[in-house]
Amino acid sequence: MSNYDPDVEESVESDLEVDEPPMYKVMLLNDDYTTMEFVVEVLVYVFKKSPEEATRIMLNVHRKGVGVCGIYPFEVAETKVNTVETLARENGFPLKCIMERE
Ligand code: TYC
Repeated sequence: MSNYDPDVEESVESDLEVDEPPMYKVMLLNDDYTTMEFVVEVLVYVFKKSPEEATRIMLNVHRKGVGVCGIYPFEVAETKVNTVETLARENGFPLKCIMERE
């Protein structure tokens, strides 16, 4: 006997389509004490930016107060936030890094 029930609406999704994971923006906040050089190093090392792109993002954060470094699934975003804050504290800087659901 078939399990088909015409009253039960099934979600129609092609075989290739799957739900996208929720994504999180990782952002740096400006402050008056962290050096520009350190922020650029973080953007290159943690966010894999080129030195040119890292400098552009850093200056944008410096001028605007906040800036997006990248958009990642939850656990990747969380790891990057923790890595940035650990590196900052180890180097004596108050640099803040936050994440926000897209
Ligand atoms: N405002 C800092 C300075 O003038 C540089 C800076 C840029 C700090 C970006 C944090 O997320 C930041 N030294």
